[in-house]
Order: sequence, then C-alpha cells, then structure tokens
Amino acid sequence: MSIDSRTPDSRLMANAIRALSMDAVEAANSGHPGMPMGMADVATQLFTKYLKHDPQDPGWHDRDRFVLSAGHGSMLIYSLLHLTGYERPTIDDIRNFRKLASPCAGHPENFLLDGVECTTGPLGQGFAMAVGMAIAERHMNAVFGDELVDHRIWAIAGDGCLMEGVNHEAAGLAGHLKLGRMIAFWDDNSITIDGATSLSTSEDIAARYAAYGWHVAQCDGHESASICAALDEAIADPRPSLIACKTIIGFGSPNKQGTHATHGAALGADEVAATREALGWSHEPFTLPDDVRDAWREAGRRSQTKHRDWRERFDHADRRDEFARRMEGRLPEAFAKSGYIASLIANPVTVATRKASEMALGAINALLPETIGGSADLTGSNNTKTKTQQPLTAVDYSGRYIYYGIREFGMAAAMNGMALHGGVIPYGGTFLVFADYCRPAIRLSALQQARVVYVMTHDSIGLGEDGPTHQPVEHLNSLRLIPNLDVYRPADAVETAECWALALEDRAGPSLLALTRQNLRQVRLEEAGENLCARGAYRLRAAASRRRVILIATGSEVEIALDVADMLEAGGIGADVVSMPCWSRFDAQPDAYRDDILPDMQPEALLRVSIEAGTTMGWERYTMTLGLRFGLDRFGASAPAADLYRHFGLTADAIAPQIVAAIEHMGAH
Ligand SMILES: Cc1ncc(C[n+]2csc(CCOP(=O)(O)OP(=O)(O)O)c2C)c(N)n1
Ligand SMILES: [Mg+2]
Repeated sequence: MSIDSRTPDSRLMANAIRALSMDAVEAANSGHPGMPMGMADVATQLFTKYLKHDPQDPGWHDRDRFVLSAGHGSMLIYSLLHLTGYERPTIDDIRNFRKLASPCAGHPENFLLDGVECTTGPLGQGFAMAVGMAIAERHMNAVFGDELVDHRIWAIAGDGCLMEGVNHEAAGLAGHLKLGRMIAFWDDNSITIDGATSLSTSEDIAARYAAYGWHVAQCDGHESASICAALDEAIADPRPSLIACKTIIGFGSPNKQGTHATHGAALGADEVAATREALGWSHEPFTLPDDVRDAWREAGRRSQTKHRDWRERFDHADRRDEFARRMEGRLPEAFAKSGYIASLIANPVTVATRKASEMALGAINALLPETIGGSADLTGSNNTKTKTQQPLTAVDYSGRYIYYGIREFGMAAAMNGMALHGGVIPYGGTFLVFADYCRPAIRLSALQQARVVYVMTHDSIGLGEDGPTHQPVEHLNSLRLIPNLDVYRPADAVETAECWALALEDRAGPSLLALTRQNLRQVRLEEAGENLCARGAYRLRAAASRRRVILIATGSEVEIALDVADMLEAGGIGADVVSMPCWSRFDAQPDAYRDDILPDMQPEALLRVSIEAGTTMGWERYTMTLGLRFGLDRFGASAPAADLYRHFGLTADAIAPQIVAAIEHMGAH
C-alpha cells in the first residue's frame, strides 16, 4: 500500500525500523531486536495513518498517547520518534543506544525523551498506565468538551504484558469503565524469552478480553490491509479494543526469525548481513535513503492541520486558562490561602489521621477541581471520599471518585497513567500493608516523577484486631528506601493537613501518607506560621530541664513520646520531642537545621531515642548505634490496639524506665 506512487511502500518504511533496531542492538551488543522487527509493520501503519501527534510540539495537550508497554522493544519507539521528526533521538542518539550519554536508554524513560509518555519495561505496567491515561482523557473530555480534549490512547503489549497479573486488573477496570479510547495491540508472536508460549500458557486471551467487555479483533501483523482493517474496526467500536496481531518475532532475519534467539540479543554480524539481504536493505548502518526518510517525515507532519485547528479552538476557549493550568499541573492560587489549619488550631480535634485526611481532603477537593480520588474497595476505611465527590463512571466521566475495586496494583498503575496524562491529580487508598500489592507501580511513580498521592491507612499494630496479616511492620522503612518517594507519617490533624499540602505541591514525584485507624490527640496546638512538616522533622517540644534525651517519633507514636518526655522531665531529665513525619525531607535540610534538631554530640551527653511501631532497622540513621530504638521487629498479633501496644512495650510506662536506665548507665562510665 503506497501513500502515493512516488513514495516508498509501507514495507520499505517498516524496514527502516528493522534496520535501525538491529543495527543499534548490534552496536550496543545488547538489547532486543526481535520485538521491533516483528511489530514494525503494525507500528508503521499506526504512525503513518492513525496516530495524532506533532513531532514539532510533542507536549500538545490533545495528542494521542502512545505507550510501548513491551518496553524491551525500546528500539521500536526510538526509531519511530526519530523517523517521524522528533528533535531527539538524533541518529547519533540511536547510534549510542544503551550508552550513558544517550537518551535511548535500555528501556524507554519518560524523563529522557519527549514522545515517551511513560517509562516501561516492567511488563504489564505500561498497559495499565495506558488505562489510566484513557481514564484521564475521558474525564478531561467530560469537563472541557470535545473541542479541547478528544484523543486516543494506543498501547503495544507483548505476550509478557498479557501474562502479568496487572493486565487482568487494568483490563477489567477498562472494560467496566468502557474506555473506548483505548486501543491495545497484542504482539501475538507466540514467543517469550524461554521459548514458545506453549511452554507456559494455554489460555484464550481473546476470549478473556471479550469477557472483560472489550472488543477484540485479529490481524496479520505483516499485512497492511489486514492491520488497517482491524484498526478501523477498533476505532469504530465503542468498547476498548484489543487487536491481536499475529507476527513473527525478528521478522526478516532468515535464520533466527520466529525464535526466541531474536528476543534479547544482538543478531550477530553474519545474521545482520543475511537480514539486510533478505529485506533488500543495502544501506549502511544508521543510514537511511532519502525517499524513506522523506516519507517518514511527511508522515510525521500528518496531524499539523489538526494541531493548528485545535490551537485555534484553544485560543478562543472560554476556559482556556483553567485548562492550561490543569494540564501544566499548577495549583490554583487559592490553595495556599486556605484557612483550614488555623481552624484546627482554634478548635483542636482528637481523630484518627485517616479521618484527619478526609477532613483535609474536604478543604482540598473544594479548592482543587483536578483531584480524582479513589480506593481499592476500602473507601469507608481509607476515608478517601469526600461528600461532594461523585463517582467517575462509564455514564459520567466527569465524576471525581473512582471505585477501583480490589485491584491495588491496577489502581496504582492507572494513577501513574492519569498523572502522566496530565490535567488531573490522582490519589488512591488501600491499607498500608497492601502497599506491597502496589509497590511495583509506586516505584514507577517515583522513577517517572509522577505526582500520585498514596493514601495508606491502618498503618501499624494500632489497627488492632485484624491481626498480623493486616498490620504493617516493615512497610514504612521499606517504602522509605524508594528514591524520590516522600513517605509521610503525620502525628495529628494539623500535620496531616501539612503533609497533604506538601504532597500536592510536589509536582515531580509521588507521596505516600501513612495514616492511623486509631484516634490521636492533637499535638500541634499553636499557630506555626509555616508548614513545619516541610522540614521533615521539627522540635515539637523543647526540653525543660537540662537536655539529656532527644525523643524522635512519627505518627501515632508522637503522643507516646510526649508522655515519655513528661515522665523524664518529672525526674529531672530534660527531653526534646522531635516529630519526624518525613525522613527524606529531613535529610534534604541544610546541615545547620539538621544539627539543631539532632545535635551531633557525644552519646554520653545526649541520648537519642526513636519510637515508631514498625521495624527499627534504619533508625540508627538518627539515633546512632548507641541510641535506643523502640519498635517492632516481629509480626504483630490479633488483639485490641491498646493491648498490643502494652504487649509489645510501646507505652510511656515501658519506655521511660529504659531511658532512665540507659542514662544512668551512661553516667556510670
Ligand atoms: C515484570 C517483568 N518480569 C520480567 C521481565 C523480563 N522480561 C523482559 S521481556 C520478557 C519476555 C516477554 O515476552 P514477550 O512479551 O512475548 O516479548 P517478546 O519476546 O515477544 O519480545 C521478560 C520475561 C520484565 N521486563 N518485567
Ligand atoms: Mg512474545
């Protein structure tokens, strides 16, 4: 099929992708040539005839989103971006595929290249993020109308993406929400790393997707007419679509195509030469004939008129500024001026921090129309829904609350897609212990610098009777290990509001709020004039007697630390109480501030003590090894919360004497 009689046909254009892919992998001596070579024909049809994008303005808000869920096939997207005329990657970038200075990383990274909408590589997550993008697209469409928001989300998924559990969650949600703007291609090549898919699977994927409420089409992934027929059918169908593309992995490689040998290794010089021969591609590596290059560039300009028309509509849109504000992720001015915290200082409350979060959200959701809340079937426990939020449903996408169902990983991955699509700020809840079910997506939120807020309640043995399966122990510290994730554990309603503000203001990364089930008394009773949680840790109360101890606590253990301090002070031992809602923020403070809060004195003079109802490993960072660490280095138990705190020695009565003994011991030396 030709664009016109003078231009190269699609097979030739696809061969440009094949050549770039095998040559880049050859040069790097690492990478995955099979997938790009197999899907080159499908991708060529998509990018030359269907995809709405403008390489001159990659961030155009109404562009289609393209997600390469099978991220190991990264040379496919690098080739496509280069060929259609994006500024990067240049041919040199591609030449340096997988090298330090090149944006063509082993797997596509959204922060390295425009046109890479999300980071992919952990199989299945790209697909689930595409579902999130499709939610954001319909929501923004419902709010701002067809004239500003009217695009599609395309994803390429491999056998691996469709085996991973997360695709079940994401596809179920997409079917339920009838996200017809999502069209996924399945690279149905019957090969994975270990060999034929028959080694490990015999499920009927088409039937499974049909059962989710998807439209399913098939095509010969190497025949233009067949590909286009399936695509046209998918576009016409109101349901989300899966197009099973029967392909040959490593297509064109005479001795290796169709086998797992092409999946993840360079073909080797001889086979590359043989492939050139078989494809009739005689050009030097990284060299494209003019007619092929021109045809691709021309394809890259296809949507310019649509883009111009859109800009015209945008320029005249009544809600232009609000639309731009939301898409650019700027908070409304009114946000900083909320008097909510002042009202708490005036009228202190004793509430669980999950309830405090709901109260803060009441103020936030009223000021920020871009928030979209949700929960993995724990709405009443996570306190994530505020009164005015209506559900986002297949019949009304304008709603601002998503019932994700019991799909923690799918929820988290979808939230990444929503955040990366732009226009919305997603937050979603589950129990902190089930952060493990979300963890691969939390890690990708952090890597991708996506503003997602995780509302994780029932954050310790303080949840009580549900017992050790539900009581997080290692979770806080294990989440603190993830770079670029701010983990917050607020101590009361004021800190909860402060942490929420910080989470929303951080445009370059995710935040996780660890919140209690049990009530906590308000510890912040005075107007601070600034957001104290922004420092990560601050002196909540200074020692009255000569300071011998610094008590560092988080969340529900801050009130215990205050009680311990009272007991110590009664015995003439001065104790600071430091509330430390966020380690990563504290670590980022200037030396002078950190030295003031945790003075670097000899341990004989000053004992540092941490109190947190979780694993103690890691707290040496602040207590030093000679300090004391009160926590829980074992699984919890099923009982009322107060009994558990007593049983595990996390009460002022149990802690204070141990501190006194340690100080006496220090004095004896
Ligand atoms: C979650 C996850 N598990 C494992 C891998 C390692 N891995 C990368 S590609 C791949 C095989 C995928 O098979 P398929 O999607 O069919 O790709 P194809 O071989 O057809 O290119 C595996 C196991 C990964 N990237 N992500
Ligand atoms: Mg495969």
